[in-house]
Amino acid sequence: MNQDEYTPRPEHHFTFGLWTVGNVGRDPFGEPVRPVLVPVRAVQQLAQLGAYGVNLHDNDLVPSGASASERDRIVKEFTAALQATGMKVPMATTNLFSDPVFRDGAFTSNDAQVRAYAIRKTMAAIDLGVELGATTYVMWGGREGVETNAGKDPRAALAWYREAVNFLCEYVRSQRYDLRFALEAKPNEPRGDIFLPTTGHMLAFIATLEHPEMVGVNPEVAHEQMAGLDFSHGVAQALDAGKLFHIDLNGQKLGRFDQDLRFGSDDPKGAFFLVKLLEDARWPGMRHFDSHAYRTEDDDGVWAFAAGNMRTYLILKAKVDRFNRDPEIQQILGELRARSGGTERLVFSVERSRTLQREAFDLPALRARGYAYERLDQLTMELLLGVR
Ligand SMILES: [Mn+2]
Repeated sequence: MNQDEYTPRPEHHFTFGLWTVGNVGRDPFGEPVRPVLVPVRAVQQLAQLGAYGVNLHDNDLVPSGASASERDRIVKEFTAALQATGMKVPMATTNLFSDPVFRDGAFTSNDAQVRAYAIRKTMAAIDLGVELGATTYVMWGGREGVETNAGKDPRAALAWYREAVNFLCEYVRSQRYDLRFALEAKPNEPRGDIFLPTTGHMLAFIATLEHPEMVGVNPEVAHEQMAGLDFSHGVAQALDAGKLFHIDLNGQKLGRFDQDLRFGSDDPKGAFFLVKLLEDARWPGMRHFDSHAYRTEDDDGVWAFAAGNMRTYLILKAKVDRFNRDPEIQQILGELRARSGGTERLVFSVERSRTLQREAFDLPALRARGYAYERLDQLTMELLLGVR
């Protein structure tokens, strides 16, 4: 691919999970279609494509059941590849879903032994992540849910969930690690229903923790869209709360299984408004992709997929610049701003409540006046479709 303004560079802070480019194309109906990708090769290829770093689950790097010496050898080789390429590991996470032991959940399993084992496994994974330089720790509770409510009291499950996060916060504090947690919501799959199904649920849960300042969210495009929600609204709420610690970028068709499509490939307009939100807010976090190549793809297809995620982000970012400089679009937005009262705030005082009670509203005029969103949206569409 030729070098142009959409060519990714490390300073763009694009990261990929090892599990994303390493996805072998297994699905519930079919066997893997691609060979296992060695983590060192993922690092080398992504560095060549202009990524900033890779993120990992403990078992993406160290197979479960590896001996201590095997672990050390694997970590040493991986660290050497990071050093040779300048790639970073900003985020780490734990696989608390593949092992059959987690069939009823990890932190919320009905079995106390499983819950304790899940916390122990996470402590070890935190140690590994910190050793590799991670400062963000994602918790995606894929098995934390139910198929039937008959066997589990959801209030007990939430209490166990809280107990686990509190325990792990204290562990991080006791080790004096520079690490924050980011909770990732998903409404369903692989469980019939997963607890804390949206970013909004997660934000409310965080407020009940012992160290809420250590815990934020990791919203994922596909997960919120599976719940039928506007992704950028959830991200905006996280930004507003100072809780956007990480983000998972991908694509998803509404009403489907979890597709993890290449970023922007399904809903470019939704992706545009997400990029606009992040860029206008000057959000400093990693632009992380939690997506994978179509099952149809071979090795070449995987790297075309990886490059495509980053390229689409940069194209949308350039479109945001155009949107913010477009005279006609800005004129409409300027009129809306003037109408919205600028920085004027309605702050209660007895005096203000009295003047509000006496204020004359021209309701017929307010009822009659439109907002010009049709013109504004069409201009946005023309910009996105490349004729503007
Ligand atoms: Mn994810």
